[in-house]
Amino acid sequence: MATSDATQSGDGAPRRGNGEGGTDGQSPGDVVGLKEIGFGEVKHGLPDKETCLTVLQKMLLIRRFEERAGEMYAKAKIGGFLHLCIGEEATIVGATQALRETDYLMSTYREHGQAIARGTRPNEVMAELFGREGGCSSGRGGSMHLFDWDKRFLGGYGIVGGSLPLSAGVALACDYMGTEDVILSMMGDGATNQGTFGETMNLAALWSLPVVFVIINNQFGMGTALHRHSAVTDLSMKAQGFGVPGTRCDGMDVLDVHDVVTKALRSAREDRKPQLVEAVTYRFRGHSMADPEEYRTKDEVEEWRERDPIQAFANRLQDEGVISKEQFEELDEKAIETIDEAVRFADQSPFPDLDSLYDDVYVVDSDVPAWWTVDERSPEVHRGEQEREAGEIPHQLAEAGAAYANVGDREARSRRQKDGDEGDEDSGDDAGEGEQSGDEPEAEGGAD
Ligand SMILES: Cc1ncc(C[n+]2csc(CCOP(=O)(O)OP(=O)(O)O)c2C)c(N)n1
Ligand SMILES: [Mg+2]
Repeated sequence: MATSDATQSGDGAPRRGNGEGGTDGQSPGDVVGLKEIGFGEVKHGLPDKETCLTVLQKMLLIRRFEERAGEMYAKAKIGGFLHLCIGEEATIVGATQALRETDYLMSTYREHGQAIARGTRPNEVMAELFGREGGCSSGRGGSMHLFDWDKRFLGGYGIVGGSLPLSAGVALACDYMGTEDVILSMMGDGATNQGTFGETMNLAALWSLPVVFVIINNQFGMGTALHRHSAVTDLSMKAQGFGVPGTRCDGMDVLDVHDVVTKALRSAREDRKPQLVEAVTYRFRGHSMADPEEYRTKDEVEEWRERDPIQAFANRLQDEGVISKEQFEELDEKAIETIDEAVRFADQSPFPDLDSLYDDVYVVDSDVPAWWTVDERSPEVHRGEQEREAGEIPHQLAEAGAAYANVGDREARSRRQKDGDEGDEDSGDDAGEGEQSGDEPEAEGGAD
């Protein structure tokens, strides 16, 4: 789209705000191009009743799960970072409902909803958030690294754009093995600025890979509004130059997302033409739990909340006589009970045994000290654990884990000394390798 005004970005999106917080986002009426895709309009007939109920139940389950996860984080039951997808449920459910059971799914760190939509039990998702053995990644992944092979959900990735080349690899494997499987690869709007985006699109098109990319455009990359981080704000256009066509859909309308992703999957599966789908939605809550949200106004959030995807779908089901108000409330009550049970399950599940510390840790050979992959800080409890006042058990685990790691450290050191390789040691004492690494997690509100 041509731009006629120097204050407009490449595709006509107005640049607003002074970057000092408050009014940097956009209300639905200000987002360029939404009228053209019929944003907020009824565009599709309802599917059969059973499908309607499944879709509504899944969205409710995700909403209630996320709300409880937020509460559990505030109670320090959950450590690390926590990114909620409240507001994005229609995008998640609409897209994943279009998958076959044998298809694959990959997502970002904001992926609790994807796991639940794909069929991982909320019990196992909540237990993973709690870091417990009963979690879907056995308590080793936490919120950002959910994984469920049986459901072909391949994670949960903390590196923005990091999952894109991997999903192309999965698509290549599907192709190589001669299957009809497709991978749905989900990313945020911010990820489209990563180098991996262009690299992956190029190879996907060049090698005719069976992959559909879905951009969950929730209007922000952390606290940076879309029009401040991307010159092109119609993200469906962003891969065209690489040979991957794109379609924009209403991410607040579960049926629209489903329709567009279904067509994209067909094209990727049958014609070997990879596709990009941009779902326009909004993140109702902060980027992560410690986000003070100074970059947008309450009014703006309220305007988007009026387009709540669950409420919109539930209203329509009631208007068209599919369910009554009472039935909707019953479904919601059931979702709350399921999540109550998930919290109980997570609470009762034990922490992984310390002896299992090295289980599933990938070590190339004996020269690589395994503990590096576990903890390279110091025997003391670290800033993150202390700040969160996580209670007695996590503290004991953290202390024991760090002490245990130091044993590994000492062994590695004596091995190196034996090999006459002392060049690495810049500090003679036992805690010498306890310096902070570049990988040390920031406290909430920091880099993530
Ligand atoms: C390579 C990399 N750079 C920076 C970060 C820090 N970071 C974490 S989330 C995020 C924003 C990503 O925004 P978006 O892709 O829109 O996803 P959303 O959080 O909105 O779901 C950034 C910059 C990171 N995790 N990885
Ligand atoms: Mg985003």
